[in-house]
Amino acid sequence: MPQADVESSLARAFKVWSDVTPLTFTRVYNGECDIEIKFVAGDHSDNSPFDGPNGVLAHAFQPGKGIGGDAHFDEDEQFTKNSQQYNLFLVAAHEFGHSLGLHHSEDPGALMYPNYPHTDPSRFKLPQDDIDAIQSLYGKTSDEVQPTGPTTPSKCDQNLVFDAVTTLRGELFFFINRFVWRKHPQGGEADLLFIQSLWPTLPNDIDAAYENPITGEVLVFKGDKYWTLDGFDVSQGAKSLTKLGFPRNVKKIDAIVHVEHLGKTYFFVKNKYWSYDEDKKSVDEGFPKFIAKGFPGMSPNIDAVVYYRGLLYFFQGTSQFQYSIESRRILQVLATNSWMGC
Ligand SMILES: [Ca+2]
Ligand SMILES: [Ca+2]
Ligand SMILES: [Ca+2]
Ligand SMILES: [Zn+2]
Ligand SMILES: [Zn+2]
Repeated sequence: MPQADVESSLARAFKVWSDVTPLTFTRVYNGECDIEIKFVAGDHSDNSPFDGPNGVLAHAFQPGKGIGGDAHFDEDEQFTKNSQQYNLFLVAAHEFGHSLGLHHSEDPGALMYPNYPHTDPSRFKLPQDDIDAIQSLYGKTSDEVQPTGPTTPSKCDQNLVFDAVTTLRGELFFFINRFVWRKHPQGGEADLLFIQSLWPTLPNDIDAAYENPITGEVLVFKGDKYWTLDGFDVSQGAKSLTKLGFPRNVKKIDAIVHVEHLGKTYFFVKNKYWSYDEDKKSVDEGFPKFIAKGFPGMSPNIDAVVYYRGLLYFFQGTSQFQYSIESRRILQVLATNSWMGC
């Protein structure tokens, strides 16, 4: 990285912490400092040798005299100033948290979670968990209104509202802001991951997603664009909705589902839905129709819908409706997080 980019990345990493506390940081060019920053490779005489490319990216020491507070970065890494791994700003912001006395967090959305944060560095906001942690050590800012940050959703929260739900090769994926829960329907824990740790080029806050079992692809929608996933690869970047045959005035899809035994994909937009034929690759004649006509009992503005073992599961607000396509009625009302094993 050019020196100017290194310096701006490190300065921004300090600002993450000074923005939410009374702390200030001043750069010194010689003499004693509290936080000495080094880029070093392999063994560098502190009993914590680096390991070459990947693995350990950096380490920092808890506050104290001498080496205390210092931050070392592995010179063998390819650090970047963009969203390629490993973004120096994100790594440095985490390490400076240690320099200031923070330990690792168990919140998978926190900057101080042990793993590299797969999050868009250009839109990074310090999560609330980290704000609370650093303020418990150094106090609040002098601002009248304290800064706040994003919180991490909890799977046992009965009020979870999903952005989109889809199957993918036998597993269920529940999307919510920058996260996705990955769950095997027959058991196991629901894993909370950053969307971008699975698909680095997908956006956050998606609108809808569905799996086409014939092609094995998952299509992910946001606004008037969609992306194609082949398992854990993004096989096709953003394409326009009009490519699928939707009129230009359709700017956002609420929810989508593919019904395997009919070969149809239903696109829900506000109070209407379209039927899309996967064989003919076109929108069926006579659509859109009212949701109330095609799916009696269901009301407009569906958040997400998924097909599982012959039934539809509509997510709307904090409710989930198990729906029979054959008998055209709601079979059961469930909590949105009924799949999470809480
Ligand atoms: Ca020091
Ligand atoms: Ca390394
Ligand atoms: Ca949605
Ligand atoms: Zn070191
Ligand atoms: Zn750490």
